[in-house]
Amino acid sequence: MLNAQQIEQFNRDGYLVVPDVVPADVLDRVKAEYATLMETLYADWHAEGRVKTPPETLDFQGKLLEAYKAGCDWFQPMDISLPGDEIAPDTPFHFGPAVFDLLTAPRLLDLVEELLGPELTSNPIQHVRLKPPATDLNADEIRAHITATDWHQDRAVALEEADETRMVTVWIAVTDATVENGCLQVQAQTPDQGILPHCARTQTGIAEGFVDETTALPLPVEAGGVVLFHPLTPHASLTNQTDGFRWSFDIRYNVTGEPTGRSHFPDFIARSRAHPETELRDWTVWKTSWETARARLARTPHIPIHRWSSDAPYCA
Ligand SMILES: O=C(O)CCC(=O)C(=O)O
Ligand SMILES: [Fe+2]
Repeated sequence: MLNAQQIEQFNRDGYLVVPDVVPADVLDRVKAEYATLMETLYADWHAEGRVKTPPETLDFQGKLLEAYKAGCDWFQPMDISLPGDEIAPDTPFHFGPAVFDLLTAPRLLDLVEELLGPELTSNPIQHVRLKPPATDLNADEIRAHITATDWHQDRAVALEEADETRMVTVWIAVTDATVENGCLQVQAQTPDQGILPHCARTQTGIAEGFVDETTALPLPVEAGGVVLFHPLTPHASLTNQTDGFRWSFDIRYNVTGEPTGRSHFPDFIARSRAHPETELRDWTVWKTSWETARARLARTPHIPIHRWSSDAPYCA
């Protein structure tokens, strides 16, 4: 539960750090689900000779690192979304019971309900981020799910349809997030700030000169804690300078009935006080909705996930 001061801070600054939100057992089951997934992926790569170290000598992070260095992609098979670029009938992704329980954890929904009210849709803009030590990144690594994230506003990386949507981002620390391992950083929102110009660069980010990086505020948070932020709050992440992975999920909720900003991807009702019977409780239905979307999107022309180009005047 948030107190009046926390709600005021969120409304004033556009962000709020809340410790101890996700219960340890929920987080443990997410970790176990990902460990099992990694075992399967790694076993296949090992059988194909793409990774050399025997699986039994490596823990979860050891497998991640070995596979990353060998050029085996675990990001998309572990992500809780389809990619923003081309989608194939067999594009891998991960929708499992433990992640579903994370997205629908009552304590988490209670927090969001205090900010958005009692009718909450789980927005399909959602990702896992497993960030290797910066020293182990490939020179050409650009993905914001793997390397440091450029400054952006979440409203800007959704489509215009959601420009008026009441929405909150919940950034969940699975491992402790520290300044050293690349925690999130934000800029407090100025009251009349709208969508800033963004440029499609290696990542889609706020155009140069529109964000004052000297006033950035790092937001360390221990595992199980969350950062809540408004879709107009500029944010980025720091570089992982440690020798371990930085692991987070970022998920979003919007007021039910308002456009999600990615309506070609499936959403679901996570909480409804007016019609509790409409809340989704079955993770297999969630998974199937994404499989159905994938099959449809693989047959249809690509839909861009944001509105920005690289040749706008302010991007030069
Ligand atoms: O964790 C990160 O690096 C960035 C996360 C982010 O952009 C978000 O949660 O919206
Ligand atoms: Fe973001």
